[in-house]
Amino acid sequence: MQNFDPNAAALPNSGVYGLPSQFEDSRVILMPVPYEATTSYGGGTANGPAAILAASKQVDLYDYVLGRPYKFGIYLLPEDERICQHNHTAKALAQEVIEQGGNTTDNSGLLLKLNQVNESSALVNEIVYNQAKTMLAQHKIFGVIGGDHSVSFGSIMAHAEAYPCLGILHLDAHCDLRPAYEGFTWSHASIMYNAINRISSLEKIVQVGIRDFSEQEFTFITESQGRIVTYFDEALAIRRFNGQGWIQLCKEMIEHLPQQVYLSFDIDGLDPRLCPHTGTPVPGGLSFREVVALITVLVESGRQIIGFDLTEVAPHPNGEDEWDANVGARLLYKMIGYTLLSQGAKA
Ligand SMILES: [Mn+2]
Repeated sequence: MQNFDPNAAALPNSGVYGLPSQFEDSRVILMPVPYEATTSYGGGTANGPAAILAASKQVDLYDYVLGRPYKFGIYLLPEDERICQHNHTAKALAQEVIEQGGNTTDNSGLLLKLNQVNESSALVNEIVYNQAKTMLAQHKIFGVIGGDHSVSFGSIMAHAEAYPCLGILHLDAHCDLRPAYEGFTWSHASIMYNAINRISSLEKIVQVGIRDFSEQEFTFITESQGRIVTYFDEALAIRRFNGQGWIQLCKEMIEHLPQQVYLSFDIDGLDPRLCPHTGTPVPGGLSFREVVALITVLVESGRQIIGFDLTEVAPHPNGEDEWDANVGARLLYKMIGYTLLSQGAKA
């Protein structure tokens, strides 16, 4: 970092955000997980990490509030060839299952394919889990870049093991509380269902921006005995239209969370104008500033962000514009900066 000029344009062979950081001198390690086997609607999130890497080089490193987060070193791991392979094979198999709406009754061939997809997803979870565990053991801050939202599981699991009373701040248009959506155990639409059911130490999930969900998911929240607290987009909008301030609402949301928080961010929690090519866009949603304010309130409360993921960023299919990745890269930089700040690291 010694001869690095943060005010200059990124050099061609520079790393994420145009930085010269290497693994050893980086506090923040990002893992790309280009996996989207169970994507049921629009695809393309497997190209998310590469697009975010490209867009990150346009992000100015000095931040009005956060100062110089880059000084702590940010390193993006290379894509794991095994994950790319799983994505390739499982995506093709999953397509047929999705076409049949996940109905494998009286169709043993289809059931076999479904099982293979589930197996691939489980193996990807294991790869992410092992990577996260190794990074946490080395006292790195670990973040995942999806891929679809299913890729977060291994990371959440590793963080929950390291921090026994963990809460998740989950920003999303969807609850992701479907049990095995379309038959896929590890569906992007089941990530929070799997987290809450399989990680018993997980204390709380606070969901914000939710505006697309099934009645079954709604009931699941109601019956979660307060383990899942959901701030529906519509309810938040009505409260704001009635004059309540956003910061006041943020403070109320954050109050539900324990001291240590994992931030799980599905980009479609934002207004779809900020992520037009994401797999399942839904009108409404959060503005960039609202999200940053929410994370600010979280950190100002003295809570610690101990890990994060950013998923479902999908670039334009023909590469005609880089808007989705541009927003994603800037959001990611904020997430990195606030995570560092919450751990007392500011430069
Ligand atoms: Mn999601």
